[in-house]
Amino acid sequence: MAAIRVVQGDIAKQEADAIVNAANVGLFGGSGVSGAIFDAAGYDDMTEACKKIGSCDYGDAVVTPAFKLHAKYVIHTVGPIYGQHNSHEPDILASCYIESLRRADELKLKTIVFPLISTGIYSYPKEEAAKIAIQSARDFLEDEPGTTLEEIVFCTFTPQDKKLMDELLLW
Ligand code: AR6
Repeated sequence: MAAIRVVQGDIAKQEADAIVNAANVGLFGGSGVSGAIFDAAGYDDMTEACKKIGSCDYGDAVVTPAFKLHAKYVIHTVGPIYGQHNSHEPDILASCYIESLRRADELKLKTIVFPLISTGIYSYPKEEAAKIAIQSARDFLEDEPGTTLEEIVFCTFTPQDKKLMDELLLW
């Protein structure tokens, strides 16, 4: 079964087959993860690729090239804005992880790196979001034993978030 591990740092500097972006519905470059990814990939190229796709629903995931990032693809997924989805936030957040993993599997990728989706500007409480991230990855691996994925990495921005994820992974 694929390994799940945690690293700390700037997600835009990670090496993986796919880097996941914490995107918005309009797929515009923003701040936080999406700002870092758009800037490191090449803002104009990434904006153009996203424009061609147009938009992405909450909980869904779409794919673009990764341009100058150390990756083949960027998988853009739109997390829930906490408090704005009639208590469906946990399902939408889980769907972000599952749909991103599906896109990676469809492309026969081996490695993928996720940020903690929705825990920045979209205000999802960290611990709750972290538990959903790990559980969703485990659910996917259990449901898809034949997946090409060998490694699912969570990239946290802060050492505190890494500690939280490392602790949750022990459960
Ligand atoms: N590398 C890794 N993690 C990061 C980085 C980075 N470079 N920068 C921030 N984080 P956010 P969201 C952490 O706000 O909450 C954007 O403008 C951060 O500490 O990037 O899903 C989009 O365009 C937090 O824990 O994503 C959307 O409009 C986590 O990554 C909106 O914000 C997610 O923070 C999406 O908000």
